[in-house]
Amino acid sequence: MATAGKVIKCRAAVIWEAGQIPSVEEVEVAPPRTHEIRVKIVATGICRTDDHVAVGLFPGISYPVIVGHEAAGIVESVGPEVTCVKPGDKVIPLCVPQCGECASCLNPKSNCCLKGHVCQPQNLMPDKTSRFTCRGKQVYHFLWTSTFSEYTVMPEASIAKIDDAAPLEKVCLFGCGFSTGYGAAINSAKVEPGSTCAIFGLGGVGLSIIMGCKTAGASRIIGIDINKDKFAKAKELGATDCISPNDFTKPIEKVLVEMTGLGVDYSFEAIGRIDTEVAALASSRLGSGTCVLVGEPPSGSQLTFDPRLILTGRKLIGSFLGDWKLKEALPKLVSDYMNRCINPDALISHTLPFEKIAEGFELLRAGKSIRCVLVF
Ligand code: PAD
Ligand code: ZN
Ligand code: ZN
Repeated sequence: MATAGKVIKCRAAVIWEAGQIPSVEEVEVAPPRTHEIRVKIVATGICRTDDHVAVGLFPGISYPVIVGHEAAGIVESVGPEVTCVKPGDKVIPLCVPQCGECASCLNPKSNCCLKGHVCQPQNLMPDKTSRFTCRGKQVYHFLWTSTFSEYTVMPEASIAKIDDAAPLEKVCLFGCGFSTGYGAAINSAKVEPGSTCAIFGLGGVGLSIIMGCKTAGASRIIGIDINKDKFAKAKELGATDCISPNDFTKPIEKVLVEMTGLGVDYSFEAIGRIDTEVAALASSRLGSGTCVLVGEPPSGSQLTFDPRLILTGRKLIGSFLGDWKLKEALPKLVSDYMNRCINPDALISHTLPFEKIAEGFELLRAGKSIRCVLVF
């Protein structure tokens, strides 16, 4: 392309410091270096994790930063030695890389690539420099995705090539929210047919867990949220019951145990709060229940609970990006979408032009959106 090898000036949303909503600016995006790829982002969803950075609750972040990690786009140019994609390919950025070489990538049971943000900050590219500048200042990367920019640069390990026919303004949700929730049910919990499930938090992630539980054949799926506006969509996607903790004087875990006898077979926390994590654990079935933590709690949080909850046979597990090895899993998930086996389209409550990103954040904070997709 005519832009290959050159600095591109384009729109991006910069968070200048913690506590600020992203503001749309003109940024310069440097060309990709060795093993890097520059992508034209076509559509990007807003996930709560982006808001955690805006608020200042996400660990290990440097500001100013360009966030965004749930997107789809088209390769604009590639740096030296890139083999997995070529200009023009449709791609999804991976907020958890799959380098294919580290101990986690070589372990079939783990998707926590050691090059990912949980092991080392990804505020700069692997060579410890940034490809973004704005108003003469270096701007930091986020998760090596930074998709709230019309053009972004990522390492080869952080990109998956997808079907050329995939609609990018829809499949962007596979980059985080849908894959996280659906995988938490299918891969992490391994929900069984006929089982009972409880999902705490009915945002994009929680609703995707519901879809996973339904696909797995769960017979009872109970959605829990303090915002009752979320109930209609949860029922449309497979919840059999929806309840609000605010409607009961007793703790919600007691309500769930009474509803199910001994507790649910699988409980999921998709909010990111310590109190609901403990409630989810206590609602799982005595002797055999599994509680899956999915929500991202504020940095520095500590979880405390009565160990007898575990000693009496409950299992507490975590799920990171749905336990998918994303580089190999995403192309298959997108194929399943193209073959109409899975369909997260119903999660898209709003589609806005990129300039309206602040409105997208306000909708999320007001509990009015499920997934707001921004299009360039
Ligand atoms: P969201 O904000 O759209 O949804 C959260 C839902 O929880 C909302 O519907 C709220 O009304 C509801 N809620 C809030 N407080 C309570 C409460 N006390 N009791 C019951 N319900 C409540 O977020 P999301 O769906 O985009 O993300 C959910 C979490 O998952 C969030 O913490 C995000 O950072 C995390 C996440 N984790 C991973 C991972 O790999 N584990 C990936 C992506 C997102
Ligand atoms: Zn996310
Ligand atoms: Zn790796």
